[in-house]
Amino acid sequence: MSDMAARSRTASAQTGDLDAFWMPFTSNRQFKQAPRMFSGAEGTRYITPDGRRVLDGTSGLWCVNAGHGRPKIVEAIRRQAAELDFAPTFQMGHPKAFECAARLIDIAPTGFNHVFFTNSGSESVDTALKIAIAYHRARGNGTKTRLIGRERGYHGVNFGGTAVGGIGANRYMFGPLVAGVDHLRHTHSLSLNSFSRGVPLHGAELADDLERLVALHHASTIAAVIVEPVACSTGVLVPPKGYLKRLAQICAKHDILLILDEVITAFGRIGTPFAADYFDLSPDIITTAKALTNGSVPMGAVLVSSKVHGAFMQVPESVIELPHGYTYSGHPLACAAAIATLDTLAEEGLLTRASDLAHYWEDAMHSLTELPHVIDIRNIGLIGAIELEPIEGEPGKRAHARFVEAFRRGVLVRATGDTIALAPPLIINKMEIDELIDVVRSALKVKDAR
Ligand code: PXG
Repeated sequence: MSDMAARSRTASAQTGDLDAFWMPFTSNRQFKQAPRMFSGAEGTRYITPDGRRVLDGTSGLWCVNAGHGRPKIVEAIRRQAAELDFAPTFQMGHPKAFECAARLIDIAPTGFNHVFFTNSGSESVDTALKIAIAYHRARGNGTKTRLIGRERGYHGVNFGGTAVGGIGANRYMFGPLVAGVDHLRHTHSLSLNSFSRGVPLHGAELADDLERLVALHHASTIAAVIVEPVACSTGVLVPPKGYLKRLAQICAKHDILLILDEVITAFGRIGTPFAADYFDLSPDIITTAKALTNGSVPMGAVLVSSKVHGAFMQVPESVIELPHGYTYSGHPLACAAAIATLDTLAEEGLLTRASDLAHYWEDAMHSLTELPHVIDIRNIGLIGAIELEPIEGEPGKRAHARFVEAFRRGVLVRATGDTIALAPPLIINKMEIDELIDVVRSALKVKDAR
């Protein structure tokens, strides 16, 4: 680096130049004109550089389920960094990775006995999709390679996850993505289900859309269906009553694996350890990440049923059964953080606390029904969404303005399209729920700028 470049870099760091960081999923130029920053966090609150305390209505990005700065997790990471910073998991091991996998299996739905570690939800999804295709091949069904996602689904941003994802704006810039992918219809219906409390009543028959795709492509070409139990990123679409069960039945009928993408719903978000428990499902693969380490260290985990895992164990013992994995699969810091997170969730009853609060939360959310431009309210467990009527010709602008206003008033919400999504830490109490909803109410009353 030249002297001048070095000098200018030091100077820009000192003056707080924001230019170098190309921020993810952000309108960078707009943000950098009026940045919003956090510099600390504790419990249910963030702290801004100027000392304001902001109630976290979104658990960071749906990941800090146990609340911020939990001492046991902090200490576990600190200790692990000093004791064993890194160890390979390719043809080598370290005890915490095995302990962490076993701890996950302890709380996983019945039939799940194996864990493949990744570093994010996107990696969990692409890992699951590869396992699904390889599973059929291992059983001699090499033509079963197609992957079925769902319109409005979000499965991260790697190529596989983008391809099975169903949010147009996330797809169209990236070319043909992955071949052999199709999508089920989404389940959102304002005309049939608006202002439903919990699961909406209408739409179970939308699961039959899988039969349409089977008729089109033939079951012998389809490896797996991947869906989020609750489609959160697209604005919180709660599945219609009976829909997921019906989808699972159709998958089983055609020997199509069902991958439940629980990157958001796992670890207590809707009141049970996994959404598979809530909806009484037996999927073949479950993807997780986010709250697995309480958001503290990047980590994902793919839970694999004995049925799927067993199919890979037929090759000679010297053969690598699955040629897949990441340098940081089962990273010691992530494993230490995950074990401490699982301890904290268990000790404080957080894997089921959302079910205790769900009714209070539901009433609080639906108290916003009459506010200006509100066209739907949705909720399940400790998740809520307020859909706003878009400003004509300017989609997303209204919800973004409410998000900025709520932040100004001391609450973090998430705007996605014209929906405001909420998912507070599972440690939130009723007084804080009232505070959160009151601030959202006042932000929703603000008039749109011309
Ligand atoms: N699957 C699902 C269901 C997700 O929600 C991913 C996969 C990808 O995870 P990673 O760790 O690669 O980001 C996600 C991520 C939002 C929001 O505001 C949602 C996610 C990420 C960032 C923002 O809705 N979900």
